[in-house]
Amino acid sequence: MAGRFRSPLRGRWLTSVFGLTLLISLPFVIVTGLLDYLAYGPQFGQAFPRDVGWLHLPYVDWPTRPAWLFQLTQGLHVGLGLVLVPVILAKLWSVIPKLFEWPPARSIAHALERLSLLLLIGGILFEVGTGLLNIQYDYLFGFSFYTAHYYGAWVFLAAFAVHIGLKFRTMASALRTRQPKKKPEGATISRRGLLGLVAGGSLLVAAVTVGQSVDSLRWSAFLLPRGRSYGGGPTDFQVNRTARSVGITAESVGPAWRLRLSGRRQLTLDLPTLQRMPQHTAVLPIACVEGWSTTQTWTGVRLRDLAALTGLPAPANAFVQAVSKTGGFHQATLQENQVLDPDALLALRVNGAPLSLDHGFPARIIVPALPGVHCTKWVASIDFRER
Ligand SMILES: Nc1nc2c(c(=O)[nH]1)N[C@H]1C(S)=C(S)[C@@H](COP(=O)(O)O)O[C@H]1N2
Ligand SMILES: [Mo]
Repeated sequence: MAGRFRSPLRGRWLTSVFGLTLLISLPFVIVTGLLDYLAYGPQFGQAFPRDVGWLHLPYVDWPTRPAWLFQLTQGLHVGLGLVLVPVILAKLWSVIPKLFEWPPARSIAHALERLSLLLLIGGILFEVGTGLLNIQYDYLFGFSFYTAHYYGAWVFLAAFAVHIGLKFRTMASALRTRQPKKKPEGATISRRGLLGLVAGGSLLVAAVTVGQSVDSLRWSAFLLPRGRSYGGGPTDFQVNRTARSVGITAESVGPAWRLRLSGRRQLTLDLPTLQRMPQHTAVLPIACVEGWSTTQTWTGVRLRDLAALTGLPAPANAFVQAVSKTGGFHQATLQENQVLDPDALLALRVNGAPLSLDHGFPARIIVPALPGVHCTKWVASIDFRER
């Protein structure tokens, strides 16, 4: 079987070039992925998976500054993950004959090494595969995607560390050997040509992906799964969940809509009352773990002003719930710093216009550096909690 793979381009040098590329870049994908998990607020039991036992990361308050922090970490995680797909495939292609090595194990050490390769290759293909499916299809897996992706990441991380330990010296010495510029005997392309091809593939993916995070390039985001246009006018930007898909009707958020607040005391406000309160405007991104983000100009009431109304000017946290309980993302807990930030808003308007029904009319949460999933739309209540 191994004899079937005849490309003379394969060899330690080529594998090592791909290996070095991944050695430098994959840590960014891994670290930003773990940071995104932290941003979800695992201390409130609202990260997925909810309970990871001893695999949990230290609980830290996710900062609100810089406001684009989550946009950066999720953009890098998904964007770099996509861009590296051609490199990962090329690296696997370059070592594929080894998969069919015979006998399968020469010694215990060799058997262990091959087992680690199984976890390494299985791990990376699983992570990239589940990641791709999650961003292309609307919650195909429900919540189990995140569980699988999280545990899969640790399996991959462990195998990656073992692999680096086993292969680093081989890679370093292979990279020091000079390669002839000419293509090898019997090859249809030179090694450099192949590297160019893979780099070109990555650049192409990058070119059709940047528009997912850069508003002015949105037209070029050909991989964006949920469309590029949402009507027109000031509210023409990405919508992840439409009002209809979670059973929100114009009546359910019409004149009868009220905002219920609780803290030291409880109160109920209608929309005109909220509109008469001091309004604050902030330019803030919404960034979704599914790999897109958009920056818009939001106007509304500061969350800290609402907290003060309930007699709790510095709450320990705040629990936000939406009008409709359908869909996975109808509630969120915000940390103290996410309530107190001067740009943390219960937004009533965007880009000068009232929120559209799909963007969360009459009121939605917008907080600097908050994951998009916690920017709850169609807010019905906010409970400010004491320590
Ligand atoms: N009530 C409610 N709010 C929600 C959601 C939801 O499903 N229900 N989806 C969240 C997610 S996952 C994201 S990324 C943002 C997207 O905001 P947009 O649809 O206005 O772009 O809204 C968040 N707010
Ligand atoms: Mo999201």
